[in-house]
Parts: sequence; structure tokens; C-alpha cells
Amino acid sequence: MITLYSFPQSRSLRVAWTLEELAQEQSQERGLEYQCQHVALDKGEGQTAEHLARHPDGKVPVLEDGELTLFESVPICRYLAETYGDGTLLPNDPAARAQVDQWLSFIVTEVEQPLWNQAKHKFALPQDKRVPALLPVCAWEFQRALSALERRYSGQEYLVGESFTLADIFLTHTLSWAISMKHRLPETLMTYRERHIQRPAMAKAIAREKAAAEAEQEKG
Ligand SMILES: N[C@@H](CCC(=O)N[C@@H](CS)C(=O)NCC(=O)O)C(=O)O
Repeated sequence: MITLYSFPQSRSLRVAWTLEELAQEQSQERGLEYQCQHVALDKGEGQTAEHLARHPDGKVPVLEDGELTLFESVPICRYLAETYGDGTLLPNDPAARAQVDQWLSFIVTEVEQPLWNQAKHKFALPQDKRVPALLPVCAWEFQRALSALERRYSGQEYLVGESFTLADIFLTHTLSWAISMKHRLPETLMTYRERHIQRPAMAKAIAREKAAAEAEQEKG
């Protein structure tokens, strides 16, 4: 059984979305099943010995698949697509696969980082470690990353080739994060995000993480 350790509105949604896309790819007989286990990061549950044994820094996402425990959203999603996919989310062709990897790397190192730094210096770091003067720098860096992105993305349906890949999951998720932090996106990227956010697998992934959180709350 696959277990995803998750928290709503966090990077674990990338994994839940990947799992839901793969569940749709699979034939009825093989159907990919997984459970979502909420980690109450807001109540310090990430730092318990139990969770630190799964993730050395007490974060989500973490994936368990049988004997395997993995952390970090990129390798988790790549592992899932490689193991359970049909070559769509992560193409088999080396050149197309390298292009997906190129975008994954660009998204997490260039596009996501200014957002994460902004979040850290706004609320995530301990109060005495926050440097408010960095906030405008983060906003500038994010816009710069978007400009770079726009030099390669000019309104096509998908980032790589003719089908939806992991690169689209990561970019759509990261753009949604930017919107939640009140960043302005260029029209082409707004249209791109709106198109992909409507995928049924995305709605299912959000619902799964939310249900897991509610189930934990009910337990008290
Ligand atoms: N690079 C990691 C980032 C993981 C991460 O920072 N997760 C956040 C939620 S989005 C977290 O668990 N934060 C809790 C904490 O910092 O203690 C990934 O992509 O999986």
C-alpha cells in the first residue's frame, strides 16, 4: 500500500495530484490505490520522533511504498510516474524526459525559491530570524524568474511536447502558490494555470488531502 504524508495547501499536493493522474491512467484491474496520512505541521507533528524517522527535517511530502520511504516532491513524483505510469507524465524518450527534468529543476530552484524565501521571511521562520527588508527582493526575483519562463513559454498547452507531464503539475502548483501570495502573473501563464487547475485529478487530490486532515481532527 502507498501512503502519502500530507498537509493541505502544501507541496504534498504535487504528489497527491500525481497519484490521482496515475490512478486515471491505470486500467480498472490494476487501479492505483493510496492513503493520505495528515501530518499536523501546525501542531508540531512534523517534529515528532515518528515523523523525523520518515523525513530528516520533519516536512511533507513523504511517500511510503512498501519498504521504500522517500522525501522531496520531485523524486517522489518521478518515482511514482516511472513505477506506475505509462510514459505520459514522465516520457520514456530520453530527450523528452530530460526536458521534463529541466523544467522540474528550473521550477523548484528558480521559480519556487523566491516564493519560499518570501514565505519564510513573512511567517515560516522564527520571528527573530525574519528579515522584512528581503521581501521586495523576493518579489523582484520571482518576477525575474517569470520573465525567464516567458522567454521559453509562449502559450502552448503543455510545457513539454503534446501531453500533460510532471512539469505541468509542478508549474501549475507553483503558480497557484504565487497567486495565493498575491503575485501578478502574465496573461499567458494565468491561462495556462486556469486550464490545468481544472483537471479532475487536481480536484480529487485536494479533496483527499482535506479529508485526511478532517479525519485527523475528528480523532482529536
Ligand atoms: N523541497 C521540499 C520542500 C518540503 C517542504 O518545505 N515542505 C513544507 C510544506 S510545503 C513543510 O513540510 N514545512 C514544515 C516545516 O518546515 O517544518 C519538497 O519539495 O518536498
